Amino acid sequence: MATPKKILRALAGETQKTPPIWMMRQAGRYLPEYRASREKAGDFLSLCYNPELAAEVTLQPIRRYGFDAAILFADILLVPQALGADLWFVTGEGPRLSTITSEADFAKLKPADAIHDTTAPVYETIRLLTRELPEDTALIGFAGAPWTVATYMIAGRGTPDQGPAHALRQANPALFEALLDRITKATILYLSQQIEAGAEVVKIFDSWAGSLQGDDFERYALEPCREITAALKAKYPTVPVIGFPRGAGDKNIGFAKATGVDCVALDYGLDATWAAANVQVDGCVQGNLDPSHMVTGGQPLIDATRAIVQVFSKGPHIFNLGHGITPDANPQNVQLMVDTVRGA
Ligand code: 1CP
Repeated sequence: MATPKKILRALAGETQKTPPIWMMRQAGRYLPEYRASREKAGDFLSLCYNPELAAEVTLQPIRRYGFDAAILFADILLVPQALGADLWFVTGEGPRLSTITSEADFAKLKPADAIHDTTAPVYETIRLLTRELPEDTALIGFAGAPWTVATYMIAGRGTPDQGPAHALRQANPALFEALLDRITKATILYLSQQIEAGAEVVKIFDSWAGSLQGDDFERYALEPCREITAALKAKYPTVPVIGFPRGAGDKNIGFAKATGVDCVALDYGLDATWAAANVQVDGCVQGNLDPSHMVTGGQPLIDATRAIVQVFSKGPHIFNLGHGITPDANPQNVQLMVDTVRGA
């Protein structure tokens, strides 16, 4: 049997001399070839729903850098759209959605099992990728965590403090929890279909987990992630799950045990030495270089990259940024990071 892919070995708990590497938002606007494909598609959502072009942009960073994993090109907001929310992107600003703030809005949403009518092209993208990816490159599927997805569905856009979602959670907890439950059920079905189509790992992005405090973190970040992971593990026990509770700080401690995920993705706000002692003790971690190094480059990039590899070298580790690469990044700095990790 062929040696398992590097990232699968890390996720199974193996400590490797050179960690596997991929990069959050590795397909994106910092790459000229991405911008060309996006133009061809017309707009961002048309790119997400065009399997040939979505597979092409997924492959672009693999061709350029030979990352150990490819991440499906799609977006966390495809789930709200598949549940019946209106979704559009305003150039230079970001996503906009119709809002869910009342029982009447919620009643208009589709049942969880209706999502595949809209998300079918995403599964087709995955099927194409399973044929086109190099044999040592793993394919990562993903979805947003229910809390993060709910923050967009309630506010109708990205928000600095998730204020509208917190307001609804306080004013109408029953409605808030019904929404979270609908997203959780849809996410289980969505990720299951991604796995059926060929995703070998799935990642749950809780980009706004950091604004949940105390019991609310347990109820609305930990619990939905645990429910999704348990449902997937029951059906696909060998498929690893990566959790990303961005901004959770100390609450990264015990996150893997509490949710059942195989790996915790660390944001760049976390001190690596602290994370090695407190989070990596429970298993694989991913991260956590500050993405601003992809803009600034030079010796500081090399030093910071080496330091992260070194600090996490005593346990299972997947090298990554601590959040997505930004559109102003220089593609040459990405190459410098890859070469540094691989010891060239
Ligand atoms: O071309 C463009 O202008 C669109 C920019 C873009 C891209 C490249 C968006 C809009 N989404 C994506 C792709 C994307 N989004 C991927 C593809 C795979 C890859 O990483 O290469 C993934 C995994 C995501 C995940 C995602 N979308 C998250 C979670 C991760 C994170 O960054 O915290 C979130 C919060 C979103 C929502 C979203 N989609 C796009 C934007 C600009 C945003 C953030 C909006 C906001 O909060 O204001």
